[in-house]
Amino acid sequence: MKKIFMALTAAFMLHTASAKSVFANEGRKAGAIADPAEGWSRLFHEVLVDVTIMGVIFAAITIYYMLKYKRKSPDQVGSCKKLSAAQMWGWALIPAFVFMADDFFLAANTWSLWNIYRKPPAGSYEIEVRAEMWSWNFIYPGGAAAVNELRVPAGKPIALRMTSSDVVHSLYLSDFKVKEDCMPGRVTYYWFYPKVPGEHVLTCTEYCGAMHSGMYGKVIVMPQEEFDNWLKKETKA
Ligand SMILES: [Cu+2]
Repeated sequence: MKKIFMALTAAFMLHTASAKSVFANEGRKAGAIADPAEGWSRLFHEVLVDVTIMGVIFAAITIYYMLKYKRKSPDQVGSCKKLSAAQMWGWALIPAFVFMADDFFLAANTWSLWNIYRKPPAGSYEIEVRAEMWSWNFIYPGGAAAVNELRVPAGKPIALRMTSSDVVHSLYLSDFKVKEDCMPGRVTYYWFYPKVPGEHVLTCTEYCGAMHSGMYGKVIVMPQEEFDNWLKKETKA
C-alpha cells in the first residue's frame, strides 16, 4: 500500500511540476496575442486533472483501509497502534502541503489569466454594446448598428464596451469564455479573440424581466474582407 501511495503521490507531484502549460503565456511567441478562451480551457483542464488525481489517491487509501481493518467476527474489538509524533505530523502536514501547493499553483495561474482578460491587446477592434429589455444593440465605429447579431472580423481581437439602457443584463459568449454585466450608468468591458469564421451563441445571463429567455442572438465571425464590405454597406445606409 505504501508503495502505491508513494507512486500516486509521485505521479501527482510530477504532473504538477510538468504542468507549466497552464501558464497563460505558455507556448506563445513574443508579441503574439494570448487568447483568453484558450487560457480558460487549459486552466479548467488542469483543475479537472488535479482533483481527479487527488480524488483517486484518497479513494484508494480509504478503500484499502476499509478492507484491511474490516471486522472479522461480530464481537471483534478494534485496537490501534500508537503513532509517533513524526508519523502524526507527517500524516497531517504532507497531504495539507500537497493540497496547498496545488491551490497556490492554480490560484497563480488564475491570476495571470485574469490579467489577460482585463487587458484588451493594442489594436483591438472596439464595438459598443447597448443592452435593453430585451435585445442587444451593437454600434460600430462609423455608426453602423446591428441588433442581436454581433458581426466581427476573424483573426482580430474584439473589445466590447458595454452599458445598459434600463436594468442589469449580462452578455455571455459561451464559446469565447467571456461574460460581463451590462449596467445602466456604467461602462464595463471585455475582449475576445475570434480566429476562424463561424457562428456562435450570445445570450443574456442576468435575469432581466419577462422576456429574458428570449434575449439571445449570434456572434457571426466573418472573413475580414466580407466584414469590411458589410460594414461599408451598413455605414452608408
Ligand atoms: Cu437581459
